[in-house]
Amino acid sequence: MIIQKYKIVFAGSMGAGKTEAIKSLSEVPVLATEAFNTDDHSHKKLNTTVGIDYGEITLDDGNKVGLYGTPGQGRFDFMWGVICKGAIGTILLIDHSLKAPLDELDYYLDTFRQYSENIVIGITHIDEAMSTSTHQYRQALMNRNLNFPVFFVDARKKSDVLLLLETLITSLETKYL
Ligand SMILES: Nc1nc2c(ncn2[C@@H]2O[C@H](COP(=O)(O)OP(=O)(O)OP(=O)(O)O)[C@@H](O)[C@H]2O)c(=O)[nH]1
Ligand SMILES: [Mg+2]
Repeated sequence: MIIQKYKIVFAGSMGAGKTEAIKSLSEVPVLATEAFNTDDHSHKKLNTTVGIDYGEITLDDGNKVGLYGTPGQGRFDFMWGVICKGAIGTILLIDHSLKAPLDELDYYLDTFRQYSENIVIGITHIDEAMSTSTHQYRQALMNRNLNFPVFFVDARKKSDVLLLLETLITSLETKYL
């Protein structure tokens, strides 16, 4: 059992890159609970998370962060609250290449704001949907009077995911310290 200062949850739409983001960051082998994806209507990907993903990273200041990944599929929504228990915040990943990414953002925001208001949003798969506007996300948040940080990232890139993590921790520090 490790002594960790922070617990952070990766949430968001199926295939957005939650498991991949944890793999990009973790300094220990990631415990990924993936199974063959039978829901190819929602997403064509081969595997999908059916339990909890877990990884760890030590920050420059020596603080250890436990990285917890949720399953994206709505049929596992009963697990989300359990995974979020005790977390300091949530990194919400939304797949830009989906048909209705704004609806996905709304759905996951509404759900995960119940567990923590400390949220940073990462829009992924930009490279796969270059023709679709990226302005829509900030506009949608502004329309709802929400002020969560939004970044356009690739979950396969460690530096991108680290930016999300550091923003989450920094925003927590500015709120509470
Ligand atoms: N092209 C592209 N691929 C990405 C990006 N981010 C993640 N991926 C890929 O998308 C695929 C799905 O990523 P996962 O990490 O399995 O997605 P997930 O959010 O864990 O999905 P569930 O567990 O099913 O909810 C993987 O092959 C990733 O490498 C991105 O920004 N661009
Ligand atoms: Mg996953």
